[in-house]
Amino acid sequence: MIKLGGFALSNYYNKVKLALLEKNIPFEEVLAWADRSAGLLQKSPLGKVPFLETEQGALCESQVIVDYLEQRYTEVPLLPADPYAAAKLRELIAFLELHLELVARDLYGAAFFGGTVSEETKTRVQKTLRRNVKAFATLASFGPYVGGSEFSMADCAALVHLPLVALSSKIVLGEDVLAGLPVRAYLDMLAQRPHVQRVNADRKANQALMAEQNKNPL
Ligand SMILES: N[C@@H](CCC(=O)N[C@@H](CS)C(=O)NCC(=O)O)C(=O)O
Repeated sequence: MIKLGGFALSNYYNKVKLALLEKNIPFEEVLAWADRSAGLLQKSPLGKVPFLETEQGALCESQVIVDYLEQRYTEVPLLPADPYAAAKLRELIAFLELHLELVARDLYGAAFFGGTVSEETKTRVQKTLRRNVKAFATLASFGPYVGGSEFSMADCAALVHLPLVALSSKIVLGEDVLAGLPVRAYLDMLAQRPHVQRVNADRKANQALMAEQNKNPL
């Protein structure tokens, strides 16, 4: 059986987990902290989670993993068959991850884990996020799903990344950079899905475990 490695506080782990659940793919979760252990580096050379263990070997990078799952398990598709429509949703994922999440990530230490961030970093991140959110807003439809009328792979990404971007910018910059978008209503709508409820409940349980074991999530 396919194994998903990582921990449930990780947004990238939860993106893949939601895709697995929504596609009804049987899988096992293997708890792995981002501890740079030899075992982890063997499966994920940068020591990042998630990773997937398949019958043929390991895979890392969440988008590579969901693309693999999409191609291998076709019964419940998370992308439309039309190549352009599918590419538009992947474009949205690229914006969410490269231009929002990765930029906001520089704030997480200060926002969530008691770290600090320089004024220089704050200014840079704020400027970049303002520009990138504007661009993202032209692509995202929230109609009602992030990329249109159907639930898709892009929602697996938006569900996990948008709250972190909103919260970290609010806490560290004093400005929720996503305030102009209907993110709250969108997340509430997604939270009605049983698989989203499971992902969220598991995340909370993992957060408690992480605090207890004093693990570093970044
Ligand atoms: N581009 C990667 C990002 C994964 C990532 O940043 N994972 C975080 C946890 S949310 C991690 O493992 N951080 C530990 C590290 O960077 O050493 C993906 O899509 O899988």
